[in-house]
Amino acid sequence: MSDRSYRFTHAVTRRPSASIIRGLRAVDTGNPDLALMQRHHADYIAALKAAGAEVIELEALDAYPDSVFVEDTALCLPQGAVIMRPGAPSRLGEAAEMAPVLERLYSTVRRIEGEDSFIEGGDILVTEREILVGRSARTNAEGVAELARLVADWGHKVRELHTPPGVLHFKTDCSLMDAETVLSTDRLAASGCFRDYRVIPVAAGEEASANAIRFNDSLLFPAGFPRTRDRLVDAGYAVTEIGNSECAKIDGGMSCLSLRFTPS
Ligand code: CIR
Repeated sequence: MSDRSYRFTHAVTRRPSASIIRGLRAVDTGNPDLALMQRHHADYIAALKAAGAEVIELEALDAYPDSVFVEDTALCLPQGAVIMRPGAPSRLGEAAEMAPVLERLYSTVRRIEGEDSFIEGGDILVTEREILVGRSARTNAEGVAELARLVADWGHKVRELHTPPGVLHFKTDCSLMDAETVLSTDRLAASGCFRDYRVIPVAAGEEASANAIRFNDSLLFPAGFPRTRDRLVDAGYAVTEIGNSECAKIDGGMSCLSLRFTPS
């Protein structure tokens, strides 16, 4: 079994800014506490380093309240990076901030450029054999089609899917565990999109734990979801729990907080 979909050397993160209290959210359950979020963020970076990552820590960007969620700005593949066009108007400028960072690390950086194309990294799940992209309120058919064109000569096949209604991103509801295995909510798996994979279902009532990340031999997983954690531990994964209470208030999770890749 190949491991190139979760074996990486580098990660990029961005410090949360004080403007995080204006972060986008579907339901208002109160503002994130910046000091606590900073502690969780430091734990997250420490866990990535412990997993073997060289972490590039970018400075906070006050002008972009959601900019801590760097995953949405780019797709990092073994052959090169693709700069996204976020569908949230307040986040569009974050992609341009990420481009020079990736240009320093990769020899090839491409861009989603179509005026009608919108796509965010949170809607993209890269597995060993394909790239799954969920259309959502942030990602449209034009964005998916443009991505498919941009990565075709790198040998990647894009499969277009639908993020469940009311769910922010495709990966809000699923994560890659290894070459053959995904962690998924029942509501997403019920669509049949993981028919060719082994699925570990998140426990009922713990849907918010579906967003985790596999980085080398570690699995970074949000704290507070014991039944799903136990399923993952029983399945043999090395789980590290990280507090996510503050990011969760603005619909963010483990994957959103980093780009993970091996530069080429
Ligand atoms: C947003 O609504 O864009 C942010 N508040 C949360 C983004 C989470 N990103 C992700 O799932 N990749």
